[in-house]
Amino acid sequence: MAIYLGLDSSTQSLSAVVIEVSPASEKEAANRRVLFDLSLQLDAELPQYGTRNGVLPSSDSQVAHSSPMLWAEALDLLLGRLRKEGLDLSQVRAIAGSGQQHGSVYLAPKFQETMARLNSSLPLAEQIGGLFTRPTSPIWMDSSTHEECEELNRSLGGPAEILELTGSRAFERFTGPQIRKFYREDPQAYSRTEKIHLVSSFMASLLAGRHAPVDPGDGAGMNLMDIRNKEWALLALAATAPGLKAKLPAIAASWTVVGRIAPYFAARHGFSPEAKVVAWSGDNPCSLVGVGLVKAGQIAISLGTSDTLFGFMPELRVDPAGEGHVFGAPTGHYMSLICFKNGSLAREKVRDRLGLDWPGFNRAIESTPPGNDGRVMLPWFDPEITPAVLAPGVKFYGLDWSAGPALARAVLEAQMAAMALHSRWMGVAPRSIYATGGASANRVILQIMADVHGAEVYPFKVGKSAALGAALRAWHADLKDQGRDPSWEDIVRGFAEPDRGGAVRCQPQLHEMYRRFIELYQACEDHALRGGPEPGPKQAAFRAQVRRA
Ligand code: ADP
Ligand code: XUL
Repeated sequence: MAIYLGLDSSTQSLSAVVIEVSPASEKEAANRRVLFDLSLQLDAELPQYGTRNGVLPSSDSQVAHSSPMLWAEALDLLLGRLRKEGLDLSQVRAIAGSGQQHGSVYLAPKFQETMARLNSSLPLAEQIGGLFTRPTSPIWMDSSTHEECEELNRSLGGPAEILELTGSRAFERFTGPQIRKFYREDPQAYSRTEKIHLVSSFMASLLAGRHAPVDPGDGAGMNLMDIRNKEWALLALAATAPGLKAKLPAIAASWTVVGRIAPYFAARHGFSPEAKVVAWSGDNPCSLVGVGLVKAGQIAISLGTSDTLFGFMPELRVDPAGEGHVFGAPTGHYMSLICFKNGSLAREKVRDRLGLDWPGFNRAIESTPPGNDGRVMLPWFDPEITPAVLAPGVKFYGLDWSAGPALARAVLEAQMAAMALHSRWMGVAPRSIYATGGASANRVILQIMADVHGAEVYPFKVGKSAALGAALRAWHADLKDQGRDPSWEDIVRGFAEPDRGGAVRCQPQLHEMYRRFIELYQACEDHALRGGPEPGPKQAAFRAQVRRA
C-alpha cells in the first residue's frame, strides 16, 4: 500500500489528510481509505504570533495580514504531531497541499542556500527568520488596495480588459494589486525581494527546499496570469511593478513534481528522502477535487472562514458583471467561483451577540419563520467581496440588534440569498449541491441552503475537502510521474463521495417563498449600494404573499 499526504494551510488552521491506496490499482475503489486526519488551530497552538482567527490585529478594517513564520512553524509542528500520533511518515510517497488563496510571501535571496543548510535538530522557525523582506503577508481578507486596482484599470484598459485577460477584474485581495501596494510603499524592500510566492507555493518551497512553481489554480487569483494560455500576462506584470517577472516563480501544471523532500524534513520528521513534493494549489481548487467535482453540472458550497460557491467549468466563461472568478482547475480545466468574506465569522458574530453556542443558534433559527417575515440583514461586518462593499457595516431592513432569534435566521437567509443571486452568471441551476467546510456540519444551515437554492444538499464524511483534494492530487501526480495517465474519476472514486444518507432535501413550498425572498434581498442590496428605492413596500408585499400562501 502507498500513503499520500495532503496539507491545507488555511486562514485559521493547518490540516492534514492522509490517504492509503493500493499503488497499482487506481481503478479499484476497494483498496483505498482515509488513514488519518488532523488539524492544528493557529490562534490556540501558536499564541505567540497574536493572531485572531488567523489574522494579525490591525486598526484599519481594510488591512488583513498574517505571518509567514506562523505558517512555517505550524508546518513543523503538525508534521511532528502526525509522527507522534503514530503515522509512519517514512511510508509517504508524495505530499501536495492547499493554501488560502491570494496571500503573498516576500523572500530575500539565499532562500535555497538557507534551506540546504538547516539543522534538523532545531525548529524551522528559529532558522528562517532572516528570509523575509516583508515580515507579514497580506491575505485574502485584505481589501486595502482599491487605489492600486484603479491604477491597474487605467493602465490595462479597464475592468473588462483585465477580466478577459486574467479571468477576474482587479480585486483588492488579489496578489497583483497587493504586490503593487508593497512596491509603492516600500520600493527598497521590494527591490531586495528575490521571489514573491503565494501561500501555496511558499509552503511547497519550504517542503522541497527550493522555489516551487505556482499552479494555474492559484495563479489565476493574482490578476497576473493569462487565463487562456496559463502563462504570466506580461502586460499585467508591467502594470503592477518593475522587474516583476524575475521575482515570480514559474507557472507549472498542478501535477508537477517539484522535487524530493528537503533533507531538513526527512531528517527531522522521518520522511523517506525519496518522498516527492508536488506543486500546491489554492484551497478552492483543491476542494474542487476533494468533493469530486471533476466534471461539469454540479456545484459545491464551502462554508469555511470564507463562504465560496464553485463549480467545474469545461470551457472558459467569465462573469460579465465582474463579480465572479475563473480559476484553473487542478485537472487542467477551469473552475468558476464566487467568494464571500462575511462567512463563518459573520455567523459567529451573530451567535456570540446572542450569547449562544451552535445548538442554541440552531434552536433560535428554528423558532423563527422561514422568510423571517420579510426582515433582511446585510451582514457586512467586514468589507465584503460579493457584492463589492469596501466600507463595512451591517445593514438592517425591518429589524435591529434587539430582534433576538430573528438575527440568527437573518444572517443565514441573507448569505444564502446572496449566493443564489450572485452565482447566476455561472448558468447552472443545480439539482444538488455538495456542501463542505466547517459549517457544513450544521444541518440547520444546510436546510436553509437546500430551500433557498431549491436543491438537495449533500455533506461529506471527510469535511476537510481541501486537504483531501491535496492528498488525491499527490497520488495523481505520483502516478503521472511514473508515466501513467490516471483518470480523475478513478482518482476521486471512493474518497470524494458525498454522504448520500446524510442528504438534506429541499422543501418545494419553501423554495417558492425563497424565490421571492431573493428578490427582496436584491432590493435591499440595491438600496444599500446603488441608491435603489427604499424596500419597505416590497417587504410589505412579501409578507402579504407569505400570509396568503
Ligand atoms: P478554514 O479552513 O477556512 O480555516 P473551516 O472550513 O475549518 O475554515 O471552518 C471553520 C469555521 O467552521 C469556524 O469559523 C466555525 O464558525 C465554523 N463551524 C464549525 N462548526 C460549526 C457548526 N456546528 N455550525 C456552524 N458553524 C460551524
Ligand atoms: C477565494 C478566497 C478565499 C480564500 C480562503 O477567492 O479569497 O476563499 O481562498 O482561504
